[in-house]
Amino acid sequence: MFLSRGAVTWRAYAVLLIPALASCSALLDTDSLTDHGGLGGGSALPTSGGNGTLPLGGSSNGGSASGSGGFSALGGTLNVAGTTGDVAGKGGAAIGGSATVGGTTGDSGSTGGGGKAGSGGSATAGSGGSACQYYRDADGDGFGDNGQPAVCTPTAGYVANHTDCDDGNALVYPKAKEYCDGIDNDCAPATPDKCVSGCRGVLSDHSYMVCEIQLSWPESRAACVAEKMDLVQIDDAKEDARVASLMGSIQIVWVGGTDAALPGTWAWPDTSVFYRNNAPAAGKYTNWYTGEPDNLNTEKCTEFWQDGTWGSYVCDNPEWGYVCERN
Ligand SMILES: [Ca+2]
Ligand SMILES: [Ca+2]
Ligand SMILES: [Ca+2]
Repeated sequence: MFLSRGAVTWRAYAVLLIPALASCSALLDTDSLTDHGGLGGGSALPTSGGNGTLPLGGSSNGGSASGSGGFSALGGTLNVAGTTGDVAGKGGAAIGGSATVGGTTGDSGSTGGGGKAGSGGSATAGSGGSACQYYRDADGDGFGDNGQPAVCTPTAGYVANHTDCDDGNALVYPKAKEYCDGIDNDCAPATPDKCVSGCRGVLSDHSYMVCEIQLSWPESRAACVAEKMDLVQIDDAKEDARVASLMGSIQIVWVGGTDAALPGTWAWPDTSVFYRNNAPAAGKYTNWYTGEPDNLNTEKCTEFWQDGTWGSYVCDNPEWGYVCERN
């Protein structure tokens, strides 16, 4: 159990309490009950300092200094709050009662360490402290957001840690795999990217990887997928210019368009069609070079030139490089 050592007061009341505790013996380590406790029906016995308070059927306000360790309320109300001290009160649990656990600002410590509601109880943060230990995990990666209010009981979408450094990106959390994507995946800013030779990660609105490696279109796409990306989909003139800028001096790169599934109908990797019947699909951006796509039967993949224009080319031939993105 979590009750701290000390026995003076406990011994004084032991004779009265043993029957009451008998049914709780599985929960309590009776050898380690505290010397600071409110005992008995309805009375509040403020204590100062000390570690651990056990009210039974009553209430107690504990710890005016550096209380730490366990507190338990059985059928009663427990308020544990450290005030000025190096370390505010921390810990606490309520069984069948309610607990207020928290500390106020201390000389150096500023918070109670939190407490957990026990069976039938509830816990409330004290001033400056937090008794609630479940944090919003908006991106579902198992790491919670310290910037969001915690809740006190296990709740779907909440986790018992608050160490996510970006709760809007499920590929970012402590010790995550580091991708070549221009963002710090593992919450260690000194090492924001891990790229193979010839590639670099870029964050420009969203993540891109630019590689000067000569691969076929399928090989290029597989290299993108390995970084949780896909070959770039060019949505508008702004992105066309961005890709042209990113490729720099690379002569020609693969981008994501292909009509391999249906000759003459060009689609991006997400299968959205951008060109069919020799014309752009409704609302879709294209920037084919004059006369392109010029060979619908054997050139089924989209290459991208330094001036931002597109051509069709044989998918299994290598280009000079490729550009991936992750939206
Ligand atoms: Ca998260
Ligand atoms: Ca995250
Ligand atoms: Ca990265």
